[in-house]
Amino acid sequence: MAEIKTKDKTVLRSLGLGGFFGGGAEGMIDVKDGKIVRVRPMRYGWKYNKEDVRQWEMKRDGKTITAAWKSLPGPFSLAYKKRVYSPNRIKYPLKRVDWDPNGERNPQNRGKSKYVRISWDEATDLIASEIKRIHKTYGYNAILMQGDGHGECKTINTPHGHSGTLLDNMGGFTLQVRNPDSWEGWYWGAKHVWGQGVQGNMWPAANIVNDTTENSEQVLFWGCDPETTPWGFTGQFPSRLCYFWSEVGIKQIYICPDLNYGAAVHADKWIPVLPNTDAALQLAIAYVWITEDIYDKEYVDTHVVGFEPFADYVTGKEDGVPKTPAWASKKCGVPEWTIKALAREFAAKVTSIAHYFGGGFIRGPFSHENARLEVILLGMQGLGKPGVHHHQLTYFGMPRREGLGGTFFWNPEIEERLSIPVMSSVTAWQEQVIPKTLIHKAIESDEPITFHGTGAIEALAMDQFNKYTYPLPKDEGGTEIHMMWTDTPCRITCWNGGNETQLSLRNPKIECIVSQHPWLENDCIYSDIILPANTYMEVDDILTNIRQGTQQPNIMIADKAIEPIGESKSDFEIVVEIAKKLGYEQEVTGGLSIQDMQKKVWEYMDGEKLVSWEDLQEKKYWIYNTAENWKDDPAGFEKFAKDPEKHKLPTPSGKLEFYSEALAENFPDDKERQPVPKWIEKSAMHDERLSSHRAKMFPLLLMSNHGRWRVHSQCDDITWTREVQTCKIMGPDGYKYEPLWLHTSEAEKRGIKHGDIVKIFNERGIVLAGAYVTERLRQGVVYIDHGARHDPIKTGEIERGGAINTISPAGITSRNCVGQATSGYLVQVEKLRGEEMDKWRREYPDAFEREYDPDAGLRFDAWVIGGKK
Ligand SMILES: Nc1nc2c(c(=O)[nH]1)N[C@H]1C(S)=C(S)[C@@H](COP(=O)(O)OP(=O)(O)OC[C@H]3O[C@@H](n4cnc5c(=O)[nH]c(N)nc54)[C@H](O)[C@@H]3O)O[C@H]1N2
Ligand SMILES: Nc1nc2c(c(=O)[nH]1)N[C@H]1C(S)=C(S)[C@@H](COP(=O)(O)OP(=O)(O)OC[C@H]3O[C@@H](n4cnc5c(=O)[nH]c(N)nc54)[C@H](O)[C@@H]3O)O[C@H]1N2
Ligand SMILES: [Mo]
Repeated sequence: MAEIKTKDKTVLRSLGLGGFFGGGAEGMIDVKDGKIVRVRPMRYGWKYNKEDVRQWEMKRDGKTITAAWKSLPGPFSLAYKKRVYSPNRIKYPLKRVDWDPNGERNPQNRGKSKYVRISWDEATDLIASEIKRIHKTYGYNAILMQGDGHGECKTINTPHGHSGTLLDNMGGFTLQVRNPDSWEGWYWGAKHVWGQGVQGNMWPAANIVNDTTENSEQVLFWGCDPETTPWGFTGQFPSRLCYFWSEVGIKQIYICPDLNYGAAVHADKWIPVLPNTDAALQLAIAYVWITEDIYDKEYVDTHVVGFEPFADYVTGKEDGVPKTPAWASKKCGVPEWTIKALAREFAAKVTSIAHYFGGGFIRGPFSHENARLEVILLGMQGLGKPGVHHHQLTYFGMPRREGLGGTFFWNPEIEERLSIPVMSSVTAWQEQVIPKTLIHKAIESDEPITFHGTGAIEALAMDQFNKYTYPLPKDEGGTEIHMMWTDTPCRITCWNGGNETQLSLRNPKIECIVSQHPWLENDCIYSDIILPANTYMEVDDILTNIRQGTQQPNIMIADKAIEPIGESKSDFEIVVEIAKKLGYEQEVTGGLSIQDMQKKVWEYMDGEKLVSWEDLQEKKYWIYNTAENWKDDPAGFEKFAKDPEKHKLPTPSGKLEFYSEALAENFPDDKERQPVPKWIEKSAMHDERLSSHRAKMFPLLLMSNHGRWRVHSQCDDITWTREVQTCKIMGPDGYKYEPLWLHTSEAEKRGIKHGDIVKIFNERGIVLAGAYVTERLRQGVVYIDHGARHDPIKTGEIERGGAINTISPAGITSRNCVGQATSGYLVQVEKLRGEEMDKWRREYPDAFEREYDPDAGLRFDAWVIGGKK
């Protein structure tokens, strides 16, 4: 019988969607007849024996957990072939039909007009001549380079750097600085209590996973869903860890507005709190501890500065308001007796707190207060003593690997050596900068804007005290931006003030917008020129799968799986094509081939000490050994806990600062972030509490988590996951809506039934969704994930695709903190009346006539003249 051939070849990939580094979610891609037929988890034993790779073990009560010998990717990773072949792929270069660089540019039609097909030659000519014209007319800084964000794991063909390299070589550009979006609160808050940290997180964090496994009696999952968000970066190892913790008797308490997926399977107790009211709950815990004398006084005496002013605020000595459980209960919705029980349990048991990054707890208005209060609570219970840690669940704190930096996902000692342009948008600093959260304001404002701190990942805490201005003064090369070039066009769906963002993209000051992207979606439809980028399946690359939390960190050669779809090119090749037209090819490529660059990355990883280049080429991957002496690394703040005089923290005083002298000095008038963390009811920037007069019109607090079935805006088009009800809800009109969770009683009050089309709204606009009626969420709250793709009915006002950030606050974390505040704000929800939809159909016929496919959602055809062929 003839052998049935199921594949022609198998190639390796890293399937997480965090961008840059991967790990944990590796996959094997089977290809047959030039098509991807299967994406499966990676067997690490493909070319190695398990005994040949040194493994770690963590033990408790005679039970053991160790890393799996198979990767554990999330479902969207395993369904990625649907994304590669999505009907929304951009097949060829496009130009907006009514954008004429030599005549009318019609910026007012961005987001409305369709596109025509052009050739690569025409597209690159157009872009090259626009760059030259802008440089000549306004100067280098008139081009905004937007290259940052998550995405596919690629190293050489990655976006986020190459356009910056080109423009940098031509003189410079205005840099869009990413804010530490995953960690706002930690960065703008916690940093001031415990010092540096990479992004304000606990640092050092070595070995805390093992130490909690051995020593903690309970873990508070405070704004954490280990069954969802680890999928996006590192796969499902945290799920295994949580099951193990249950098995060995570590109690798990979930504090979150929804009974999230982790809570549903791991929680010993669920404490449903109202979104972004955690500060009240935390203050009441401190109140119970102080009044009942159940905190670690000796530790506080020796490790803390500023306990007194903090205690004065908690007990009400400062402002006459004791932060009692009764006081807190009204704000956070947790009953008084639960708050007291939680406080007493926390004090009585050896307790760690776990987040992945922190959810709405660190991504709402004033999130620095929650983060600072958490560090203070841990400080009052002996932070750094056995079993008392702050976790970013396995993201930091896993056993050290030999030849790897140990506590972070790259090797800081040899970072300097990587000279290919990977990540250069993060590292190529420019004179004129705009934080990503302020782009819309920067465009719309006719006056210069100022801000404190850029939020840059690598910036020191002290950057927060620097004042910046956009545009810079003229004599320093300052100019407003007139052209935007993006390789991550999803600010509307993922960032603050989505509706304002849409309108700002129509500002006539912006003469040209270029996007390079694999799929025609989100901000792409506001561009003048769109270039088709390809996916990681279509390129040769090298991957460094070394994120913490990765089960078997490795280096991997990723051979091309399939030929590029349509006329697409990699993000790197795109920039090279444009560079050629400008005479800068050599500067961008450094004269290196892709193979040369692969080797350079391996050298950067100190590869020669690990595996020979030939061996890596042959086997295609290499797995790091666990360091033999990994258990010798002190766990987290252990050294500081043992001897705070000898092992100082990088705060000005060297201790945990419950009162920050630095904040007092630099921002004496800041009422939103005072030297001692407080409960902030409202401010000029944010008025989003249930106590607000606005709550009479908008009585619900909206929480937006990270999508279970996608990573931000990525993967919203996967036909398989879109069949799941928690992913999309089929409306009676045949459109698949983003689900909005609301409590049975809230639905009843509004005459809403499961599956109805609802409108979520506030003064900032309207978003349509499908009602998901459930009791897995407390009353007074509605929940919808961010990142559903933008499908405007009316630009800047009415959204059908479910992109909830269109109505999120446009402001920043607080006055002096340029983070995003995109969860925990006021809305109302109503059933959408048929007459209203009919009226929109009449008023905005284009929006309803666009090509649409419920299985995959938005389509490329919808925006291209003649695209349906
Ligand atoms: N409401 C609300 N909003 C939030 C959050 C929240 O909790 N609630 N969380 C915030 C957080 S933590 C983050 S990190 C941000 C994420 O925000 P982003 O990082 O901006 O979001 P992503 O959707 O991951 O991706 C960026 C874009 O890059 C594209 N892309 C992916 N791979 C490639 C590629 O290889 N080439 C090109 N050219 N493009 C590619 C994607 O399709 C997408 O359009 O969202 C934030 N927004
Ligand atoms: N599947 C998937 N994985 C991802 C991502 C993704 O988009 N999808 N994104 C990746 C990125 S960039 C990041 S930063 C991380 C984010 O990881 P996280 O920050 O952990 O993710 P979130 O879903 O925002 O929040 C986690 C949980 O916090 C709870 N929560 C929300 N608001 C509040 C609140 O106000 N108070 C309290 N106490 N709890 C609250 C909710 O129960 C929610 O499930 O995930 C990464 N992994
Ligand atoms: Mo993030």
